[in-house]
Amino acid sequence: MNLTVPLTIALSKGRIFDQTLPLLAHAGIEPLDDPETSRKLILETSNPMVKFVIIRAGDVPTYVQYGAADLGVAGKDVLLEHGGEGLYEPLDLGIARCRLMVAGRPETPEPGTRRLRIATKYVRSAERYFAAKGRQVEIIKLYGSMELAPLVGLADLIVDLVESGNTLKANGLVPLEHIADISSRLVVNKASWKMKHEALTTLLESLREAVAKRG
Ligand code: PRT
Ligand code: MG
Repeated sequence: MNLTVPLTIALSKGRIFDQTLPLLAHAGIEPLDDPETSRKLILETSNPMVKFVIIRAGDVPTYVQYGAADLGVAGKDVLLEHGGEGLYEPLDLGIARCRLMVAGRPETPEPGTRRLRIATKYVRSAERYFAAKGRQVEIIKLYGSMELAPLVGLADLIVDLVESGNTLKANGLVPLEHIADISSRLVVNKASWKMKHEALTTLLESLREAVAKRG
């Protein structure tokens, strides 16, 4: 891809990086360093006009919203929490797939007169889900290891991502209700979309092609 403007792409280490790489390679963009072994947070690529910034998965929408990156890749779970302000979401990359679910113990004890307590990192999505069902709940914000909460009496239920179901199973929990199918999306800064329109549409088309080819 012959670009006339610089592009900064925000990516998180791990599954998103690993699964986005083949798609970007289709557009001729390959990192010159491996983020798992390098301590660099800015990676040059095989295209001198393109660099990657390596950040936490939950920070990707923020970097792109404020234009610190022109575009990035973020899970729909993260975008639902962020709200999507200042972002376009032009392409579902179909990677890092999982489901946002309500889970709990096989026999979730009746809370009696008290409201059900839900432990989750996904406060907005959980609030929206239970509100739409007309169910009064108390949301407890956690930053990880949600599976522990029902085991120690912190919460009745959790809202978390489920892929194979092995993490739930290992902790004696079962998936109970499906909230949403999750995959990772390309997100683009709204101002960049105007200012760098040609470069971004060219890249977008190439990524679209790579996604379609992979099937
Ligand atoms: O790790 P860090 O705190 O920096 O952030 P993160 O955990 O959000 O990042 P990362 O890289 O783990 O996840 C990035 C994105 O991948 C998420 O935002 C999701 O969109 C997507 N994704 C896909 C997943 C999973 N599958 C997944 N299985 N993210 C997390 N998990 C976790 C899940 O939270 C649970 O603890 O894996 C466990 C369940 O997996 P199973 O296979 O045991 O069901
Ligand atoms: Mg993680």
